[in-house]
Amino acid sequence: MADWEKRRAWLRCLNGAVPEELDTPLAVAKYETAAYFSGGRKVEIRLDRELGEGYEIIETENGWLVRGGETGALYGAYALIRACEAGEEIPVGVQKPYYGLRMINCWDNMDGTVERGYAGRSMWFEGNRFDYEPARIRQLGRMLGSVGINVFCINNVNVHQPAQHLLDSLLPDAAAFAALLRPFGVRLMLSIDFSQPMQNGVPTADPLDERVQSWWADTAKRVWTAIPDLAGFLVKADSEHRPGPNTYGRTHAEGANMLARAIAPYGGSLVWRAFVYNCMQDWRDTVTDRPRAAYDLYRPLDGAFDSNVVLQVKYGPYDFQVREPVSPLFFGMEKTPMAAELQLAQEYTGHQIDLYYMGPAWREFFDQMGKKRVKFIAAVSNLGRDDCWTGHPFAAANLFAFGLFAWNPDADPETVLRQWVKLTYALPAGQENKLAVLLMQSRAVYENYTAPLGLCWMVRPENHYGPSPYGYEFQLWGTYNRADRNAVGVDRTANGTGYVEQYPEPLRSLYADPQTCPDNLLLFFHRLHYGFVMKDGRTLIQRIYDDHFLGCEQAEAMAADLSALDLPSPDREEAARRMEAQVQNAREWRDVTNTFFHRFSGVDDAQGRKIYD
Ligand code: GCW
Repeated sequence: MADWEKRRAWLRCLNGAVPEELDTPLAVAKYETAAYFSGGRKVEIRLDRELGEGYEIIETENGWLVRGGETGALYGAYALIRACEAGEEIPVGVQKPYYGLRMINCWDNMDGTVERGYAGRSMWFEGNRFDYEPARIRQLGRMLGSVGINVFCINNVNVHQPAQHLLDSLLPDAAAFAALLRPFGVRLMLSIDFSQPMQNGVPTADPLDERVQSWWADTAKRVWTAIPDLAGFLVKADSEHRPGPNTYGRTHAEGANMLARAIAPYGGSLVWRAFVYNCMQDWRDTVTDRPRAAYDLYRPLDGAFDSNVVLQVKYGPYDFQVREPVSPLFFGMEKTPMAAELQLAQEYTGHQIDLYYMGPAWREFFDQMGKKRVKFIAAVSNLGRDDCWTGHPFAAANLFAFGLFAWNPDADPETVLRQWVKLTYALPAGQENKLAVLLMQSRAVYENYTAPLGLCWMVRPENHYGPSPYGYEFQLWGTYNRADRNAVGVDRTANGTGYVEQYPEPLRSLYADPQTCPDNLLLFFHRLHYGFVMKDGRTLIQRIYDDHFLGCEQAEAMAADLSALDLPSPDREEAARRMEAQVQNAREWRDVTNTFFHRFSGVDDAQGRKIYD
């Protein structure tokens, strides 16, 4: 048995490997239920195409009947097994996924590196070619399918050579890869480079040029012939030095529609990322405000996109910071199909060293955004070649939870987490509870010791781990806290950059007034004096100190809780090692941040705790 086979993420109860000859979701559904319920209750799987991706579980005399479309039956089978294994109520009745595309975006490069990857090298690329164990990719497909994920984009949105060749010489390899995921209801997606025609003899990538249009039409035909169920193309254009339509004076609607038309005959979706901003800003410029960028660019284009274009919007207006308000674009694009982009890779949230269960953050996100505002949902992958799949064994909880939230955005983060704990570890009840409590609080703890109160970009610019309060201050990326001896934060009200005006009521007024703005977003929206009195009566500076001291104490307490858990090896040792690093990180954040603000403000801690000079 390979080492990765022993590290089953949440698949502990699914024994053995799914036999290779099973190549349809229906066949897999029959296999999984027969294997799981062997000797006990009987499960009948019945195809009912009308249900599509939905299913119905019906209790029968000696077991259950699962009715569903081809993939729906598979999802029903997995939902039944999950509930049985976790000892939960069986989800009888018809269940359908809320979002049609439930996507994982991998930032894997063909040289084997993973951009912002914290689980080792790529699981399928190495040495500028595909390089993987087919059995492992099938197991990956099984993991994804078991929580309802149905689209997997395998290459980085920053398309580096030779990833361009996924559309030509490497296409047969991509098709072979797609075939490994297909039995689990997972379709491939590819990231493409907007300037790709120019690497193939076309002198321009101008979307209005006929040669470009016909190059893409031919390419789409070739690609969909090789992979007929390809879900679509994912594009990062005019962002962070990537090519795009702006080079030719064309709009993003013109750029996206050209590609969308090329792939429309095959039913593909053209997923166009809205992560576009000026990454060459001068810090002296206090007028340009990066969070405004996407809304300013796309709002005027609402209604101009073809129907198979999907605008993929990061959940917040900046970039996956530990706390951001929901992106105002979700309220501003009534006529454009949108996808929300979440990030499982813990780029700014602890590199899969520090614990950070995302369920509570997503609960807040869906509640603020209103789940109906997007049609699809995507998340940046946290996977890699490490034996345990996700670097930290507990980081698998985020992938698991993403699948369940994408299926049902009303999901309760704690219920989802408890299911993951039960499916992953066979712990005594008390310990199961301890682990769930530990993970449920992990996000709040991380926020306390890193960047509470809506402070953003306090992180080391070189790798996005560890504190550097002024590290981003004089950079080109539009990321400034503008801390001085009197105050910190950016005024984003109508008196400042006006960003808050992009929100509809009641959010606009809520955020605009520091008296009503939630504490955890206060410094995102406002520039405040250190003596500003918060809702709980403490001053701003005291809250900054208190939150950092508290977060660090909480991290230390988490370490003690973790050591009391009888986790199986090697998860136990791995989690302990990472926890030790987390506690070090928390101390570093506490001391660096507190010293930084103490030096500026000259205000002592009211409780006389140690702040270094
Ligand atoms: O935050 C930035 C990351 C980049 C990433 C980019 C994006 C893939 O630091 O590594 O590039 O976001 O989302 O496009």
